[in-house]
Amino acid sequence: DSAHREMWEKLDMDLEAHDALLAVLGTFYGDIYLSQENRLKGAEYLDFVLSEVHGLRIKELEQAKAEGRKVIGSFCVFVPEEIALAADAVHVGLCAGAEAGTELAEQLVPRNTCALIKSFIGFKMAKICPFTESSDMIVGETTCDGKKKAYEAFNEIAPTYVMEVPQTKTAAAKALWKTEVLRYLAEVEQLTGVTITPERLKRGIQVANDKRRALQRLTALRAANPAPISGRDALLVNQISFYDEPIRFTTKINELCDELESRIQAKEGVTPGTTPRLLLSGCPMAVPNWKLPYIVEGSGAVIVGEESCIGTRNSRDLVDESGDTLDAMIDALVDRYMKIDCACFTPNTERLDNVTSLAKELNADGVIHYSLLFCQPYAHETLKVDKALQSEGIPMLSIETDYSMEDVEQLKTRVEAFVETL
Ligand code: BJ8
Repeated sequence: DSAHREMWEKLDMDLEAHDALLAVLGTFYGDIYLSQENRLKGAEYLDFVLSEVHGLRIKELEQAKAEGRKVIGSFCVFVPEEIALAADAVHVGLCAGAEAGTELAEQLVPRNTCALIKSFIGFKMAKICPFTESSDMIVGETTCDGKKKAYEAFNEIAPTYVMEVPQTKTAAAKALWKTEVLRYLAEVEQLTGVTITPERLKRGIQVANDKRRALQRLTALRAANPAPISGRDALLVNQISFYDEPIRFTTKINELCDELESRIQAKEGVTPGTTPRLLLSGCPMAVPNWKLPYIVEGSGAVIVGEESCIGTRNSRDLVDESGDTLDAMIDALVDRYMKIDCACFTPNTERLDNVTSLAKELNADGVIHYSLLFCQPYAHETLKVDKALQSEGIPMLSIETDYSMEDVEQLKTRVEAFVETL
């Protein structure tokens, strides 16, 4: 509507390019989401949030800003949301899952950069992401080489604060991470003008943990057969968790889980109980990257979990809530974040254990490993994950792709062939 357009204009967005993006997104959403059968009633919330992701949610951010609150954008689950929440700031995920602005992005980063990086840079350069434009602070991190060098380039067009994420899990690495968390806390205090007291941080930890607990509940319910929710909808829940107001999100997802519980009791599902069940594992699928889930669920299988940062890697571990002093809480944060089994770490054997145990817990018949083209860390781990799964007798298919639609037919053929063997 016109109020939204005014808001986008004020954010200095390119309205024409943005209209084109919304049109594509709308068609996509209709084909991939609204066409599903046996959908949950709680999915209305997902449809609503997604349809208003650039509208009402941005309006809420504008309102928060009018009240003097700040908006912090980030690209990685290493940036602690608890600290933003403790300072009354809004924390939003900015990593992007659409092929838009790619040509512009290639003026700043090499062509052989993964689609996720090109997408967030392209979104900024093409002025089509209202979250990026609303951010008072953008936080990057030294994870993969692609990202850390991209932030150097990105900093030229949008000032970017970078957290140094260590590459190993040694005691020295943990000590480095603690200094980085403290440095970030001071930066957020300066940005917001809020002093982070123990009470404030405690509350921030609780809100973030509650969100994770709701997501954990959803994960656990997906072990049921027949699958009570489609992988597409569950992925959307995880994607929305990076954008929506956290307390509302938690309430809505718990309601959705109540509905799932009654479905499970009634032995109802989105597909028959004989449907092959697959776990996705690998790179994050940022909104609106629904390409592979759509292909998989169009091939007669159902996705029962996502071992990725837009999935269990983001919700699996909670922050210990027992500490009362600021230092104890910071230590608890550091401990929790150091458990993240991102492929950027070396070695990263926890991930192999986590993938196999998740596949078993969710009663998956197989795993699809997904890496984005040009993503070194996940491409390397494809081989290790395959070996670990093989030793447990769990079949795996490796898919390497990007955001383009050119390989859809080819991927369909491969996924269908894999599903037939299960
Ligand atoms: S904690 S997975 S969100 S870094 S796909 S940009 S790795 S070349 S996204 Fe990630 Fe944090 Fe790790 Fe999670 Fe690089 Fe690979 Fe691209 Fe990637």
